[in-house]
Amino acid sequence: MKTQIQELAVLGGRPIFDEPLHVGRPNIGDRERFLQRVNQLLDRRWLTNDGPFVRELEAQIQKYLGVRHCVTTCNGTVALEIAIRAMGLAGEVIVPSFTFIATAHALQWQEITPVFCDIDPCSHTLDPKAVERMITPPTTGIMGVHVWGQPCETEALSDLARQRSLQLLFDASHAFGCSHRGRMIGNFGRAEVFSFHATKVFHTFEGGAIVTNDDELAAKIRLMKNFGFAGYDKVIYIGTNGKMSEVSAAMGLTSLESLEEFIAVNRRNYEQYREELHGLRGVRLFRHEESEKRNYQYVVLEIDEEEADIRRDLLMEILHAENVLARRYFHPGCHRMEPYSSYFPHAGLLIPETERLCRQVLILPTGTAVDPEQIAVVCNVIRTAIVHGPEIERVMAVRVLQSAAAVS
Ligand code: T4K
Repeated sequence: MKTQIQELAVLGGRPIFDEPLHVGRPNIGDRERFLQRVNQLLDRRWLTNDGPFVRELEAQIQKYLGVRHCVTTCNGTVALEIAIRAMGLAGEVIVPSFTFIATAHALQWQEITPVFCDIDPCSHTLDPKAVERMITPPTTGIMGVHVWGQPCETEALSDLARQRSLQLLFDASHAFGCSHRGRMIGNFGRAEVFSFHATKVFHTFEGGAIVTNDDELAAKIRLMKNFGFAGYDKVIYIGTNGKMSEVSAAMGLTSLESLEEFIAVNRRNYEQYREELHGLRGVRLFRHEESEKRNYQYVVLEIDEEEADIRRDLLMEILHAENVLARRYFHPGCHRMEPYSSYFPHAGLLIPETERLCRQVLILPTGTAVDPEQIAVVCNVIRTAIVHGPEIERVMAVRVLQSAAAVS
């Protein structure tokens, strides 16, 4: 444990971890079960194209979510692109900027303009009142993001979509295993999209899925993810190759068997962070709603620089020096990344809560690859850094001046 600032690696001490502690280390599940499945798929020489493991995984996900259709895909981004196209979105679609860049790119890739809308400062999800203000004649849809597994205000967004004849799609990449008012995420909007990337609580190495209760839409999505083929030699839509492979589905089936264990570990980690970081001025841990199902996959620290004794970026530098690779998801916000920052250079003025949050968040390591002893050490470094923030800042500034003087 480090209590003195000179022990911190950022000031020349030895890093507390020899190996990097990552955000997003994959959960593995039962290795033997997975390898058995790999042998099975090799034996039957059926490696992709709607194979038996893909069908089994889709059926299991449908059952788990209580949804009529699950169409798996090769990743979450392609799933978003297909859902957007199948729903006939065009013109402008209202999205948060506080999301992974894939949400915006999936629209722009098809020459649909993402209109960045502000979020609610507590839930970090789309603010329905702000959405209403962003609707213009070219708007065809709203795409909410259940960021950190926190459901959007689905009722208000559905009402708005209905009243204004807009399509409603959710990017549920973070929300597998979460519920809203007792219903599993997957049942809201016209369709919802999951990412099953390796860094997600439930993964298929790379992968994703579109889930919907709309039979017609599901049929269209199935064709679109397979080049538009409706028979051996018959193509009826423009389509793409969005198929999930059998080895990914084998991983998915194995991950699904351990999902409740992964979530339990995440919850234990989250509760430990909450206890150990309690009472630090200007620092808030994003609260997961414990009366609903949550996957606790993201441990989200918010550092209010006006109140806390440390800047978020200095805390990140201190953690990185200790080999704790905390991440600033989703800094600096999609609107500040290309091509959007060139298209809409003043977008930030319309989304002040997003701008603020992008300066405040820091995501901490969790998952089955992180143990309670490591979390205790991470919390100790955070506490020492925050308690001594102004002093660390001074020492670092003096060192910068000294090295500048030495150079000149
Ligand atoms: N919408 C939302 C809201 C999303 O969050 C995402 C993806 C998508 C859409 C798109 O879905 P996909 O097309 O990706 O299925 C990561 C993930 O790559 C990305 O899937 C995820 N969101 C995003 C939030 O996080 P990066 O660029 O931060 O990933 P990366 O490669 O730096 O991984 C994070 C850390 O995890 C690394 O420091 C090391 C560790 N790691 C990673 C991998 C892949 C491992 O230890 N082992 C591994 O195999 O985006």
